[in-house]
Amino acid sequence: MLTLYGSTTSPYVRRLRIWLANTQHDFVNWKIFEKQDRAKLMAKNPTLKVPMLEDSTADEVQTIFDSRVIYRYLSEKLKHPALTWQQENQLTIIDAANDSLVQMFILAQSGIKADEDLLFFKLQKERVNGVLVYLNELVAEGQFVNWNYPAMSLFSLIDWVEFRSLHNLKGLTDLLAFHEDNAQRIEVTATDPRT
Ligand SMILES: N[C@@H](CCC(=O)N[C@@H](CS)C(=O)NCC(=O)O)C(=O)O
Repeated sequence: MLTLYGSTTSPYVRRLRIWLANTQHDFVNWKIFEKQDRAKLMAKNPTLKVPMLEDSTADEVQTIFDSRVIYRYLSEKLKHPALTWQQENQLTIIDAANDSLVQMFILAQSGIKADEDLLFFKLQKERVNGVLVYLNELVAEGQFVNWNYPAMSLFSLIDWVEFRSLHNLKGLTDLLAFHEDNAQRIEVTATDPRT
């Protein structure tokens, strides 16, 4: 029995929910910044981050933290081919922007205004800008034509950026076209954080 724990808004969780659309699993939706769910998360997961996975059999529960490790664990279990090194790099690039945006989102929620004169914000902004331009080029080269896990991860990032209004994507025409091309997939609409 597979149980994925997460939130409906997390782009890291959503990529796995999209990927698992045709795999039997339970999804537990936690509001990880609210007291009760946070206590449940704390009891299971010291990283205090989602997603996490539990794979329960009659005599044991295997717990896995981190979307990348969850993907690797499930790929092995479900006998999917391993990611290529190119795909691993695609995920690393996507995650670099995603991590910076998560940190800046939490700072914004904490009432801290992004000030580009401060090193922290300068570094994140450079990374996010550079990554999005780079990903736009990879899409233009055709690297995200197949609807595979890296493409699902890219979609989840771009859709989250739009949902939270985190970055102006104007001019990144290939990324925007990629988003539009995939927005009506059933597993995408079924995991839309807005609904
Ligand atoms: N490397 C982790 C990142 C997960 C992550 O940053 N999740 C966010 C939600 S989008 C989170 O749980 N943040 C809570 C926090 O930073 O306190 C993964 O790939 O699973």
